[in-house]
Amino acid sequence: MEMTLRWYGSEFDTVTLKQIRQIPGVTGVITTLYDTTPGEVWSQEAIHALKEEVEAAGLHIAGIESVNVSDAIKVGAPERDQDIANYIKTLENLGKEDIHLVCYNFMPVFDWTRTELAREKADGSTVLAYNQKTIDMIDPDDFAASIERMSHGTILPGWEPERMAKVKSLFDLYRDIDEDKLFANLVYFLKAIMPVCQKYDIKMAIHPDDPAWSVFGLPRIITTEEGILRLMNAVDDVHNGVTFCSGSYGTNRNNDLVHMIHALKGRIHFAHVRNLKFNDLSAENYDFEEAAHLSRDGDFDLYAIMKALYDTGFKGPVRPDHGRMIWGEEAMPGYGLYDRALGATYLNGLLEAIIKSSQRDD
Ligand SMILES: [Mn+2]
Repeated sequence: MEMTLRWYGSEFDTVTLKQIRQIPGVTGVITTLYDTTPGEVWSQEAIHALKEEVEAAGLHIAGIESVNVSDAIKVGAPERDQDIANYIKTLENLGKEDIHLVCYNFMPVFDWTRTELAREKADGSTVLAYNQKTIDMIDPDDFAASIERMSHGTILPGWEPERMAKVKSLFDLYRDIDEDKLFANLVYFLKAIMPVCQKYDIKMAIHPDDPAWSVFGLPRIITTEEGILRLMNAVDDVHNGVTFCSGSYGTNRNNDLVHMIHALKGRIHFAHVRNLKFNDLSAENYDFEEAAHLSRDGDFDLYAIMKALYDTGFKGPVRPDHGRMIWGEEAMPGYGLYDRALGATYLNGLLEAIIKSSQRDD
């Protein structure tokens, strides 16, 4: 298991590679070409330049998060084949640059959804939070505008202003797409890209829907153990794999995270490990907020999650996920330096203890 940190690139991130390099035990970054749009080909030159920049800082690219999938591919529009051809070209260029892990998601219209980007906790830190009652009262158009106001001038992944400006037409695009159609379109996409993934040994790792249920009536398919196993079986190739995100699957309290990790043995290629705190589990007022990574700060057993990853032989990159905003830092919500560095250090501590107390020598 390799400890990594997500990095959005020097133009977009408040955190520098130099800072990441100084977090004990962090050897790689998970990055992206943040200024590309879904459907566009990533040039080998641009990928190479990014790689050189990361390596000059004493780190390496452990994987890409994300190469985004276009709406045409998700809804199965006629132009999807062109977008898939472009996606294949991007994968080929990544493969030629010796990059072998690509995280992506298949969520319609919205990526991860929260109702607050800076809820204050008792210790004065702020966190991302979700309240179902708020979601139920919001018109998606107003929601996009309120998210934009709350993001402190930074651009949230998946919530880019140009994308949100056309949110109404996006909803129209998905009007006839139910869960079965979305699933079929995902399988079509994966089958088309498997040959290039096999050729360059690129592991595709789908990120779960966050939260792990339908929002605004849009279909969501990567939300449960049953759903993700259905996808693994539909395209039964190791290159069709999983980003195991504890904070996303864990939003749904019916998901047994440790059980899921064991059920997905061999297919998890990337892990996001973080904690959540649930305040109200009633259907009409479901409420959770993000927490420090430490088990006792939230409702997940982070030791059990890390141990399950280790016990199932997971060898890929792991990263702390959304952090709290602490010590006066101003950054993209969830993606400051300080709390994610604490998270990485804590996860590394758990891992050292797990390895040393196990019978194995790795
Ligand atoms: Mn995640």
